[in-house]
Amino acid sequence: MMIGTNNMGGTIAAISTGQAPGGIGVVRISGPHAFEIGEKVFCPAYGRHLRDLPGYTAAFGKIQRNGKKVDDCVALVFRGPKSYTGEDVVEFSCHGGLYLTRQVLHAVLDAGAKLAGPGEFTRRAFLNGKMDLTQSEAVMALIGAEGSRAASLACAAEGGALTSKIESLAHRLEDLLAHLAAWADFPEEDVEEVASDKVEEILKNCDSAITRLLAGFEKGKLVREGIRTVIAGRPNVGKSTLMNLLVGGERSIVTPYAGTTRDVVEEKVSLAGVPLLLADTAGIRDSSDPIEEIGIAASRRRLEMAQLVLVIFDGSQELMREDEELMDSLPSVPVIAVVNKSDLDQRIDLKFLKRRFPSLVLISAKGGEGLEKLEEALSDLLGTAELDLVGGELFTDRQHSAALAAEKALREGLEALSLEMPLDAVTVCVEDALGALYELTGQRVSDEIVDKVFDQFCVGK
Ligand SMILES: Nc1nc2c(ncn2[C@@H]2O[C@H](COP(=O)(O)OP(=O)(O)OP(=O)(O)O)[C@@H](O)[C@H]2O)c(=O)[nH]1
Ligand SMILES: [Mg+2]
Repeated sequence: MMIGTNNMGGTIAAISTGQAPGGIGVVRISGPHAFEIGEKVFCPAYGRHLRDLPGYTAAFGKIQRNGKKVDDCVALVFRGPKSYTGEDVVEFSCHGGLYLTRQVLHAVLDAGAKLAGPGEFTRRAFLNGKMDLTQSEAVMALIGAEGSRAASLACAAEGGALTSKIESLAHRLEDLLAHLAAWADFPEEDVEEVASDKVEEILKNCDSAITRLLAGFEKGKLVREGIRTVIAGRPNVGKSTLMNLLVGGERSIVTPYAGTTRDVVEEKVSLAGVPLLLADTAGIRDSSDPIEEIGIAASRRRLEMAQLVLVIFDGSQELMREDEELMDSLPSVPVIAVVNKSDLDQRIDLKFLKRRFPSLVLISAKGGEGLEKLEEALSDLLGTAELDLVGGELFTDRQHSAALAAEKALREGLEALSLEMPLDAVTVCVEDALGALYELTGQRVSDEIVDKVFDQFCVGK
């Protein structure tokens, strides 16, 4: 469906770069009157009018508003349908000042463009068939990615990997439906009878593919949203040294004195491509110092909120009562035991710790040795190493609930088969599953869902 309307309002504009001073600021115009509007404000340095430029070419000039120069500008021209939105597009790249880009935008709006709503460029790309709904969502995920794994997942989805996975499932169900329909309509003719074990096999295959996708969603959530991670341990084991190693700078104070860290020190880091919201905490022990006690209480509260704990031990010393008390009070979330100070002579009972913690690494936080082992342990423990970074995974709640609906329908189909219900009942379930998959890719989706998706976008994208 093309959006092109005959008034200028069908042409939208917005600042497409971030709302902060930068080297370049881009104002984008899209719609049937993009060139006309662009020419009202763009004055070419060498007389090349935008309307005469072939797609994918640039012209240098200046932007004018009310007869006055606003800024120098490089205008880029894209001719529909070979553009991001599928429509005629002009992009003005100016100096990236906040005031300047707003002036350029106002000039374009004065010339007849309408201010774009959130995600309106991408919405047009979707409506013009340039991308499906999962690819549109991937654009936002790509912009919001905070670590390499989240970026890889979004990149794969933007390239259509998730769509292909869903489409291949949908094709299997479409074939099955066609066969079921032919057999139901012409049972007496030469249509091969649908063997229920064959139907069962197809439904089971599709069901397990969807179950794998749903599991990938949960793991992907960790890499997209980050994990609240607490570094805990008794005093002086090297928690703050590890924090600084992971941050790559002096974030926490490190001293040889036990009880150095008093407050919770937070920092976002990326480890094994996974964003962690790290909290370095006060060493946990019985203390009579009222200030340290407050810090220790804060450590305990943090531990209760953690999604992942790095519990640190000092490998150069035997396990102490405080270590054991801490082990007994750990929350039931994934835990990695980090035995620190591997550069010193080791006295710790490693065998005991290994029995207690299936995930255990030896490091020297001071020297940086063992960091890769910690990364491996993190990927293994969270299962993020198994994410299909190339083949595509589900990555929004909307996609997840559509996949869940498809899984439910397939399971109902399998149940109908096992109860030896008529194949009509199975057909209804397969149709439901297929409908859920079409909704996932946006092939058949309500306006409400489309609105919801694009409302989450930023203006200018
Ligand atoms: N040899 C060696 N010393 C280390 C290592 N990691 C930390 N240390 C030393 O251990 C001492 C304590 O380090 P911190 O990082 O302050 O320990 P902490 O666990 O944060 O201590 P609190 O804040 O008091 O709970 C410092 O003197 C560090 O230099 C290591 O890998 N090897
Ligand atoms: Mg500390």
